[in-house]
Formats: sequence, structure tokens, C-alpha cells
Amino acid sequence: MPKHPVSAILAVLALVPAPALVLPIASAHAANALTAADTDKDGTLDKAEIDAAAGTEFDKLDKDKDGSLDKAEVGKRLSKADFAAADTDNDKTLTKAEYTAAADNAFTAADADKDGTVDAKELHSKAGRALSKLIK
Ligand SMILES: [Ca+2]
Ligand SMILES: [Ca+2]
Ligand SMILES: [Ca+2]
Ligand SMILES: [Ca+2]
Repeated sequence: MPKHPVSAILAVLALVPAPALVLPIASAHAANALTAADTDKDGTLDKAEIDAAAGTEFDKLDKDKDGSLDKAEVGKRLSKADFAAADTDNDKTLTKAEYTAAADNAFTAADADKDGTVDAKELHSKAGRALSKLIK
């Protein structure tokens, strides 16, 4: 039986330090992203999990199934500047490789203690929330 999504979020929120609860909406999203992407259930996200989650999210966002994301498909997940930075061949769309590379960069930025994983606390930071938008 899958857990009800809301109770799953509450279960994760119960495990994170109280200051993270100050921003309930952003935190719920980050917690949700952690739950969804943490396939080995160790409570942190490693690069392989980020790459897999970014790939899944890419497929979900690519509504017209043309293998790339235009600005409308990406929506608010990336700012204009971040979209331009991710679009390395400058063709105004993101391929899966470009999208995954952007998620990898966001992962590196969010991994504040540089231990190769992003934990719940790191995911609730500003960089962590930017990362969570790309994977969920
Ligand atoms: Ca994990
Ligand atoms: Ca598309
Ligand atoms: Ca491109
Ligand atoms: Ca870390």
C-alpha cells in the first residue's frame, strides 16, 4: 500500500530540524523531492539518484515528446538566467543531457559540506530548493 502523499510529507517533515518548517510550502516540496528521489532510502540524495530523478522529471516535462524542453515546458523550474546557463548549445531548448547537467550543477551547489550527498538539511537551503525543483 503506497502511503498517502500528505502523510508521507508529514513523516519526512517530522524528521527535519524545526527551523526548516518556517517555509512550509517550499519545505514540503523539498521533502517530497527527497522522498521521491531517494531510491536507496538512506535519507540523502547522491549524484546517481539526482541523475535518475532529473531524467524522470525531464520525461514528465517534455509534453510534446520531442526530446527537448522549451521555456514553456520548463516553466518556473529555472530562472531565465539559469535556463540560458543550462542551454549550453544555445538553441533555446534543453536536451536531457543539458537538463541533467543543470541538475548536477544544482546538486554540487546544494552539497554544502561536499560529502557527495545532499541531506534533508541541505535540500532545504536556497540551493537545495533550486535543486528540488529540477527533480520533482
Ligand atoms: Ca539515497
Ligand atoms: Ca518538448
Ligand atoms: Ca540546448
Ligand atoms: Ca552534503
